[in-house]
Amino acid sequence: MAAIQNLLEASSLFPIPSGLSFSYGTAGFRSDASVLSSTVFRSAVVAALRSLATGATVGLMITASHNPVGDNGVKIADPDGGMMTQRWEPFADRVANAPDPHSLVQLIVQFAEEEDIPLGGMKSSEILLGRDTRPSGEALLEDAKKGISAVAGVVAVDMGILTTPQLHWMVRSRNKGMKASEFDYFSQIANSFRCLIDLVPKELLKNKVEGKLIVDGANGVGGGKLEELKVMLTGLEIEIRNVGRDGGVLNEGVGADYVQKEKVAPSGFGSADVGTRCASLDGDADRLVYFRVLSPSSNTIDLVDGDKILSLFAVFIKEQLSILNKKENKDIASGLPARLGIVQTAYANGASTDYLKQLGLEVVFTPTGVKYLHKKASEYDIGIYFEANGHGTVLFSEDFISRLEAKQKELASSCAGSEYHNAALRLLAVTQLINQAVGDALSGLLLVEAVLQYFGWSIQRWSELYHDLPSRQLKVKVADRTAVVTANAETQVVKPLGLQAVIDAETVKHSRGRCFIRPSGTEDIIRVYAEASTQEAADSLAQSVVQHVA
Ligand code: NG1
Ligand code: ZN
Repeated sequence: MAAIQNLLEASSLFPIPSGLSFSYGTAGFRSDASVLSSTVFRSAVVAALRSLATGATVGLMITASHNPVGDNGVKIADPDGGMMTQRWEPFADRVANAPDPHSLVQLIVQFAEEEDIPLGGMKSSEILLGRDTRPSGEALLEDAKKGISAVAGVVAVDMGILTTPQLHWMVRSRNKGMKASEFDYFSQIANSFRCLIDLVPKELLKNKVEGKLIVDGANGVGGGKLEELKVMLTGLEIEIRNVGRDGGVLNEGVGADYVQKEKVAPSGFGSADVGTRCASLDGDADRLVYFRVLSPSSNTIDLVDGDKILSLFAVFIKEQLSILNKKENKDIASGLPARLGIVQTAYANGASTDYLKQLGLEVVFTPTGVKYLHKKASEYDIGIYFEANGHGTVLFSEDFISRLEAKQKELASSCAGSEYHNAALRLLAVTQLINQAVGDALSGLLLVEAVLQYFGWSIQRWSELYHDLPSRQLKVKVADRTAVVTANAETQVVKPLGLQAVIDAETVKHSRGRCFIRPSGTEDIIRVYAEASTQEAADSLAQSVVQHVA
């Protein structure tokens, strides 16, 4: 069969590097860029099959996010714009590691049979390709194109250099039959931001949040994209630094991961910025954290992380829902019942969880990795999820959006301009602004800015919603990270036997102590997280557990 011959010939040009094994982790395949050619080619074949299997547009993004500039990676976006279904991950692993073209093709043919995928049929579908600014991206993108053209009936559409969330947004929009260009993306988020700013209650305008926002672009793709978006924005003054020109290296001493993990200001920020509202994106702009430089000499910052962004969004959305459901409102219209759920991981600061629960919100936990958080959040009418590192978003169910639209229309005719109507309009604007496919630093940033303006809050006021418990995160290099197996949303070690008891014994020595370890899904390490009532205690707890893991 011609289709099979085609695949065989194409894949023989992409031998796998010897002695390496690839695993589709929490963020797809990641490795040193120099060994990724065959993995990208083969991932593109998987993406093409996924597209044939679903009969829809699928995305393929080449990025290694916050990892060093010499790394790269590849991940697949499903037709709904989310991560590729977990059900296909073992297949992706087998494809990436198949030793030679014959076993690769055999694997594909068998899988296609099982999944009823029309290899070589007349069906046609497309893959949207995107990449970040890494120098290795261009060549890897060519490898991806070859992988796609090796599968009959599938075409590659190169969308160029994009943030990861832009690509996911485009896949989602395309499959919903909506406009899906980069201009459409920018227009949608700029317009909904404008809408939220116009809806700031007049009496609150006097509290106007003063001063500009300074953004660290991690020397990655996000800074340049924000420059493009900025010209479409009104009502917000932004200065962008670390855009990747002027010799700055991607993710080196800059970016959301560095700022969050090291708790220091990124390079390019200093004494002149003390007190100013600052934000940091990661290398592919799917993570966002805020910070305030405290001391010009030591670079110390007040970190406003993903947990606080989540809390800000939760407070805002909860307030809009309570306005809509006020008792007095029953005379005008019935309320708008909504199940609001908050999803966190074990890395969420304990103080954030306490705060959210005190607000009366339902808080649930999942293992680390967007795919778990996203899935859980989608079970609610409104699900808000964030990792402490700044990756997160707000999901609205289709059912809730249609009820909200109907409510908005009803209120527009009975009480246009009332607080009830405005609350409905605000929630609708949030559904347009926030990326429903994945966490998105650019749209997240605009929502943060709109909500700060709504409340009239400075970054300091926002940061004081609660006080973080001191914490410490460490990495331990190990020979085999799979030797550590966890349960209960990664809070308990089940293997090696006896290790959990040791962690427990160390933890009880510290007031408000909490500690867990887990194998990273993206690096060859075990991560150790500790939290306690003082920084010294958190450091010592983390250190003592490291001794037992190493
Ligand atoms: P791993 O390496 O599995 O810990 C890291 C982040 C995740 C997630 C992924 C994907 C931490 C502790 N872990 O995963 O939250 O963002 O990268 O990029 O930040
Ligand atoms: Zn990222």
